[in-house]
Amino acid sequence: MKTVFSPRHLGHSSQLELVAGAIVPGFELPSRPKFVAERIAAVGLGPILGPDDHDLSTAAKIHRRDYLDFLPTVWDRWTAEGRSGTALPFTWPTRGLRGDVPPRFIDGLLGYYSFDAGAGFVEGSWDAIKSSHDVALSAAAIVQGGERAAFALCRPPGHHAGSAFAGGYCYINNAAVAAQWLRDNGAKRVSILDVDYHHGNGTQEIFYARADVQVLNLHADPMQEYPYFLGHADEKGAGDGEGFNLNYPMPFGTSWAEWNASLKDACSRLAAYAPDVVVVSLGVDTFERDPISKFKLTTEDFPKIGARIAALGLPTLFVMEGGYAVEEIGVNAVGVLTGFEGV
Ligand code: SS9
Ligand code: ZN
Repeated sequence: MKTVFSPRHLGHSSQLELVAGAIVPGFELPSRPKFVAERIAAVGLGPILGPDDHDLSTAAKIHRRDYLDFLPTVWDRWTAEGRSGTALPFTWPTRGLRGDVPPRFIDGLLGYYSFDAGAGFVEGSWDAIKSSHDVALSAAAIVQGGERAAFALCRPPGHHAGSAFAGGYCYINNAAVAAQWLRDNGAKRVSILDVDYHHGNGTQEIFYARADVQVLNLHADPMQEYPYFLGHADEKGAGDGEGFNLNYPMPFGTSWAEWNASLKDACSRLAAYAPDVVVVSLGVDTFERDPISKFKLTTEDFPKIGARIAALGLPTLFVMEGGYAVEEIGVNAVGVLTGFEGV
């Protein structure tokens, strides 16, 4: 299996995150993909290729134009105020406030275009965001070109980013852009299977009213876990999209037996939809020793995820999302891919 990866992600790092009343360095570390790339080499998964440059025309079909125009300007707007550090919002247009008027000042704009303070910007952030987008589209093109599968080693991740908001370490929704591109390049139906520990709220929001992209999410119950405000089992899609969004919320402490039962059900729903291609939002923060998560999957479980996805017999694009046990992220993420290949 070919992997697409760009070292341009290295310019991006959020240096602060609010956790349990303390400011700590972010968990979404620049070192994360290095462990994945090293493991790819160690097991001989296949070549690691650089991305091709892609314009934002496909992204503009799933993200709002004003949001995409805003992202590249954040750092300049921030430094124009004489600031350094990490650009972060601190106020949001919640119930009772105006969500229809983007303010002009950078602090207001950051809040307008986000849902939390979990997606900071530094000088290299936009270039990293764009490179991650390019990685996803380049890997999608490999699958569209006839290969059984490809791996987009994206950083930053994307599944929390919605049509007009960043959040949860995510800016452009890489998996969603890839799914849209596959739709525009021959696929009549696409399924997105999100196995990250956290609900992919951005992906759900983007495709909620569409029947041409089925979205299946396995995740920690939003009654207990971030992102808290989306991901319940009764969210099934709207309008044309009714019945094409499926959520599998699971409680803290979930281990393989229960998680696998959800995966099995999701895969049978996916097979019934009969998509032309599958996009897997591949987070490995379901791992038992992930520092921010509370599921109990073990390293031995990840290849079984890949094997079950392979049994669908469909062209498959894997897109890297979360996973914060940095030392083990390589073994676990690549375990899914080797399990897929039957190694
Ligand atoms: C408070 C907890 C926020 C965000 C987790 C985003 C995971 C992306 N700092 N946690 S896969
Ligand atoms: Zn996650």
